[in-house]
Amino acid sequence: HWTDKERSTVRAVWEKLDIDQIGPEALARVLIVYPWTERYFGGFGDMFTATAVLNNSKVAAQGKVVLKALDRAVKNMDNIKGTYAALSRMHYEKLNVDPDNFRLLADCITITVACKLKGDLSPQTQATWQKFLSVVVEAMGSQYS
Ligand code: ZNH
Repeated sequence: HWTDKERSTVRAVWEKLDIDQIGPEALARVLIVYPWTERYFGGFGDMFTATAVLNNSKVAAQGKVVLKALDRAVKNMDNIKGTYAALSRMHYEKLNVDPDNFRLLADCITITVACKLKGDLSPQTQATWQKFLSVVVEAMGSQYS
């Protein structure tokens, strides 16, 4: 269900991103703006202030893990649901993450990406990027019954 234009747009955005920068920033943003999301990361230590979240090395490492998982979606655009089936089940059964949080993270990723790419992210390109992330969000929620 992707046009050639959409595929090349998603790939072009992805190639411009530094995973090691976007991942930590986007995850920190979720934790700061939606502080209840901190409850899932009990072992991550000090997240009492925004500064603490931004300087937390475990948050940074986890942000990279999440963005690396996005790479698999970029490379499997025709089967994002299948690509994330096991990961979705894990978030449901083991991590007990409320799936509404996937949308919040996706939006924070988009904001972080927009701050980096600035003029390179046209409204049209952003729309395609957000469509891609919507499919990711849906896939991450697909194994919740
Ligand atoms: Zn998550 C983990 C991905 C979202 C929470 N994650 C994880 C991992 C991955 C991911 C890959 C690793 C796994 C293993 O180890 O095997 N995520 C992801 C994605 C997304 C997400 C792709 C979307 C897009 N998560 C999320 C959210 C949340 C979460 C939103 C909340 C809020 N995760 C989580 C947790 C964990 C994870 C808690 C675990 C961590 C540790 O280390 O402990």
